[in-house]
Amino acid sequence: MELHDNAPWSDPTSEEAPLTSSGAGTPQRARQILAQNWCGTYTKPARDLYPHQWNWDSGFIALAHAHSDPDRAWGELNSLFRAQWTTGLLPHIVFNPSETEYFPDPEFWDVQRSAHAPRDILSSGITQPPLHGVIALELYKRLGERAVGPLKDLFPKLVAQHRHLYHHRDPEREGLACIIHPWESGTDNSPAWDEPLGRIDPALLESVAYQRKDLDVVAGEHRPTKSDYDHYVYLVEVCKGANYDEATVMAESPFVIQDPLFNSLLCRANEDLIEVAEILHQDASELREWHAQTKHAIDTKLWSEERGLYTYYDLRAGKALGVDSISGFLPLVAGVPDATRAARLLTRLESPGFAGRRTDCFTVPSYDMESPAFDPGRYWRGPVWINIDWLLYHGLRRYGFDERARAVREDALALVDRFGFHEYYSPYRDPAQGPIGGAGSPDFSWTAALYLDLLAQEGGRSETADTDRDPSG
Ligand code: 2M8
Repeated sequence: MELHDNAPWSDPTSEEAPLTSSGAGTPQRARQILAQNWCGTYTKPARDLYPHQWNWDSGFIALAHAHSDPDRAWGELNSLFRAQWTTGLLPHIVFNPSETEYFPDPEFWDVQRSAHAPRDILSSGITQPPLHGVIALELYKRLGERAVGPLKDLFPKLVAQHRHLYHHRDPEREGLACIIHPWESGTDNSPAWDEPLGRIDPALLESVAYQRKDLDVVAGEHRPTKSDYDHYVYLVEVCKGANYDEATVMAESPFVIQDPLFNSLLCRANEDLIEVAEILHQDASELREWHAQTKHAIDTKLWSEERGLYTYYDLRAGKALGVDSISGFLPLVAGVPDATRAARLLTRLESPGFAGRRTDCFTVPSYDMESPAFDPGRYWRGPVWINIDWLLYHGLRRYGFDERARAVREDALALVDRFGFHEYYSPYRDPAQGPIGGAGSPDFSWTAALYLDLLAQEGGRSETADTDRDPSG
């Protein structure tokens, strides 16, 4: 395994220069970060690296605002849904016209090629994991009757978001939405994409000129490679070439995948929206059909008996992808597996590849540590992500795997306590194993938001050296 000796990790005990001086995590610091990254209508995921509004980030971030400022929680979601396309597509980025330091920018996306894109708001032309229905119900649980008014406004937009996925992203009407770009998965640089992206003729990649901006603010060792970006940019060109007509893209693109994380969040969001519909006295029949179909389809088509976890289906190649990634455990969140399969998932999660019983690692690495593709520091190829830990915590609790859930929560909190609010973290505890610490952007919004939310679970944290810790956020 390659060691990133020159990478500017943020371990305060390291001899390397720290990436950031953000210091140890505290609730007060989390709230400061969320306040600093708020820009009037939405919260930037990270001030320099991600200055626009991102789709699933806003869902996670809204949870933290619910603790302290409910109007801001609804504002965050409303700002995102203002950019919803007439098809119901919820774009993965809503651009802030005054921010120019991100690539690809609105000009590159050129979504006005589609008659369905909003005319007055700048957005990308693809989506991200549909967790907003889950967040809507969570906001109701936290705010009670105060949530009913805003929920009434949001509910039809959430249903339209799902309808888009069932009508425009499910070519065989199987109940499984497909993604057409790695950026839609949320786990953008996962080794799961190596095989499908590897089938693209390299000659096609050379035709697109572009200039990355992420490497101006974050170490290249922790970001996707040039080759990865060539593929990402090429797939945007495929969408543009089809004028964002999704049927054409699904018929022609080399990248059409049914992803277990994306579909598990869709499934869970259906389940939660059924509850929201009942609260609002709305018709839930369409949601019930979607929910039953997707739950069954994940459990039949995406389960890998051989691997003991859920996997991806590559519609272009007509086969499952033989990879073990963290996304394969997310069906726990949606209550998809029965007790037998859930127990197998737990066994896999506790195997050395996912570090479940290893005391020398923080859980949960985003990719199988025993795979040659594992990288402890590169964006979605191995590091621990706090949003994934948050989702897994809830998935494990759902099945009564409380001991494991508590361990995942404690590790997530410990990473932040020790290294600050990073975008992601090496799973290693000991520098002898490889780099330790946080990477990517410092002062990362969903890390701050979910740290506050995890602190508030389990009746707050029992032992703590930090007197500032106040789970109410
Ligand atoms: C990362 O993705 C963006 C592209 O969407 C990027 O690398 O430029 C991913 O981690 C994604 O899941 C996340 O939503 C986004 C903003 O935090 O950053």
